[in-house]
Amino acid sequence: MSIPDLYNIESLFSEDELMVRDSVRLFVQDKILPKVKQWNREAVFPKQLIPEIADLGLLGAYLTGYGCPGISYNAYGFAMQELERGDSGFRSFVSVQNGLCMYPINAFGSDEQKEKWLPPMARGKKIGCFGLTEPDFGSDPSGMITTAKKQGSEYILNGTKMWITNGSIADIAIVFAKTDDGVNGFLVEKGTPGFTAPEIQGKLSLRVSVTSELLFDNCRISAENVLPGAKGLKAALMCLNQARFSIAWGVIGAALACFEEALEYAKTRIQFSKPIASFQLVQAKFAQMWTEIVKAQFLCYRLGQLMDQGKATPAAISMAKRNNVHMALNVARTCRDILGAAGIVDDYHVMRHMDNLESVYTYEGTHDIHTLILGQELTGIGAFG
Ligand code: TGC
Ligand code: FAD
Repeated sequence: MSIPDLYNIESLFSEDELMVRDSVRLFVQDKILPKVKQWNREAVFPKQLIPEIADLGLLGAYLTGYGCPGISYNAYGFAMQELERGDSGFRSFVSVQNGLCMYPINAFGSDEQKEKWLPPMARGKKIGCFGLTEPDFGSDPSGMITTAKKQGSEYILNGTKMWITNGSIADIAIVFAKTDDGVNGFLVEKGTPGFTAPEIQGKLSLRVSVTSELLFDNCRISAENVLPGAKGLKAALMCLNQARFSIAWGVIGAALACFEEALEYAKTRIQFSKPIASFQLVQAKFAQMWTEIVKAQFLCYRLGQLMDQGKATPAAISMAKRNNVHMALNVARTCRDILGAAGIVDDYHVMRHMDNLESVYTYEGTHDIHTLILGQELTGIGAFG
């Protein structure tokens, strides 16, 4: 069941953008929804679907050249919405591959690095991960203690990155470390001596996603694996803008999945001899959620236009990430409530989405970090420290 398009939002998108949305929607219906419960129970990310995700044109989606599709940011966003309808783990996989790996290689890499990595990454033949967070430096990555010491033409990496999506399945890690000249980005290839990526076990959220540590123990990186343009923390923060955009769009899909499931349930669940959908308190919940979902869609639509024009500021992206994840988490919790006890079992999707959204609330800048980013933008006063 899909909810009525009260504001005719569909008419704002081009035929091409709607085609991208529809192809991803079909993929999610056919390939993800029938199996996601099992993957979630077993905590596995189904790598076998990567070639199909690549065939949908989602890897390197908004980049041009190097075999990348070059679609609009809103087409990409719409695709992320549909993917996250399935599970946040799939959207995470794609946002990391695009925003945190292919984007920095394209923006900061040499011609040789782009030629080597972007075409196979667009085809899903090579997978990337992005190492910024450390065990003791999450919200404040400027404090990172991973070092890259120059020795001749090489760099020697030492340190630990933590909570890294795709870490154990990645062929290439984009890693930020401190050199004598400040923070720099490096390409660390799987199998480089001194580099390991053990998977983090026991997650109760984003179970259909690989999350890992990246360990560097005197790991030697050749000069050709330095990302020449990735100088300073700013380079890492620029990548985050890309991934935050895809989250802002994606979580609308998780919210829609919960909303539609709860609406169907409420129409058929009888209590006090009536469908629970007939009670005013329940209708009030749906009215509120529906309004918030539509507001989130408008925020994303405009943000996508600004992204295409190169005019989206970091604060505008923060506002969308902060608002939409908060919205989606509230929707998921409310829908779980509407399902009553049935909402806590995995025969329904709501609780899995709710659990996933707890991670999304934290990663790519916690909700409160985005509050502070907006506070700083408005007042000119940083309240981080
Ligand atoms: P600050 O002094 O504010 O900034 C340093 C320089 O960077 C500029 N800048 C940005 N530029 C582009 N985009 C942004 N979003 C930017 N934010 C800041 C800034 O203008 C400055 O430039 P310049 O020219 O003056 O040098 O830096 P700070 O150290 O005080 O940090 C500010 C803060 C707290 C906002 C930042 O550290 C932050 O965003 N923290 C949150 C950390 C975070 O989001 N980590 C995410 C890790 S990756 C991840 O979670 C992936 S999840 C993957 C999945 O989807 O599965
Ligand atoms: P902390 O920074 O320790 O924050 C803990 C609490 O303190 C939060 O509530 C926070 O809002 C609050 N807080 C912190 N500072 C302030 C302040 N100044 N004022 C008020 N409150 C504050 N990182 C990567 O680099 N790459 C990845 O691929 C990646 N994938 C991830 C996947 C998952 C599933 C998860 C859960 C995380 C991932 N992360 C990744 C890490 C993520 O970016 C961090 O978890 C996040 O930035 C927060 O850092 P932290 O967990 O260390 O929390």
